[in-house]
Amino acid sequence: MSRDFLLFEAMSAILSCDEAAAVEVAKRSLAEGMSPIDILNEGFSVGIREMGERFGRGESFLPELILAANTMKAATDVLNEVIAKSGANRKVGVMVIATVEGDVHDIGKGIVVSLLKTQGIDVIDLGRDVPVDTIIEKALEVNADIIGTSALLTTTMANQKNLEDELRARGLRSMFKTMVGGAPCTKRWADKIGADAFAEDAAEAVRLAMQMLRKE
Ligand code: B1M
Repeated sequence: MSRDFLLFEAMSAILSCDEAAAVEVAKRSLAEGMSPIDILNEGFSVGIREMGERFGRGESFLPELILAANTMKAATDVLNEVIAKSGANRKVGVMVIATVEGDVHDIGKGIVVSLLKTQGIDVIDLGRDVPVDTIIEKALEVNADIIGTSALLTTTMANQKNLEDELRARGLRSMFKTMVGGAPCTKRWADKIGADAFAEDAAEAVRLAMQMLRKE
């Protein structure tokens, strides 16, 4: 089966909110030797973003968005498991990661976490809707090298700034590197709030995390 057709099927499974089809396409793509990252980025993610666009234009509604997200979750569960298994065992550093308070979007963060683990980074994923204080306490407890936050809403991005402000207020800023990500974030935003890095996607998150851990 052609690569393009599999990617099309992955996208279509999300748009038709067909969980069984999404899981089947994920498994079939793997069986045909496709990279799980490519299926996620070029297939399933295209579908969920298109669903978001339709929602934004008022062409689809919240129940469909929820069903599409559940379908996406089912596919990412299959693929993340395979990505995680290809992980390196050596521990090159520790990263605490969370979706910020007020925000429940965690599909993209899940992909980032899986890929970071493949490089031997010990990732402590605090989940979603996580307050700044909880993130800082965990980072201190595990002596993290990097704190990463994901935000998908323009309203919750403010909590990425709150984290920077709180770290500075407590005199802890120099203890950690920070990384921000999520659809509304940009390099400009990261610079504005004083974060060390902005990653557009999971591959970029890995590249920048490894760079920060090598202290380049
Ligand atoms: Co929501 N949602 N949603 N949603 N949702 C968006 C974000 C939206 C853009 C849709 C739209 O209107 N077009 C819009 C935000 C508008 C805005 O803020 N201006 C929106 C809205 C409005 C809402 C609600 C308010 C809807 C409502 O209730 N009326 C509500 C908010 C709930 C809340 O958080 N409090 C809501 C709810 C939901 C669902 C629960 C239904 C579901 C989330 C389910 C879940 O995550 N478990 C959902 C979904 C699925 C989306 C869209 C369609 C898709 C998000 C996604 O999974 N993308 C989204 C539209 C969009 O993003 N275009 C939308 C795929 C994923 C692979 O990409 O998350 O960008 P992404 O992650 C990438 C990169 O960004 C990066 O790497 C990832 C992998 O490549 N990355 C990082 C992410 N985090 C990183 C961290 C890093 C580094 C890189 O370092 C730490």
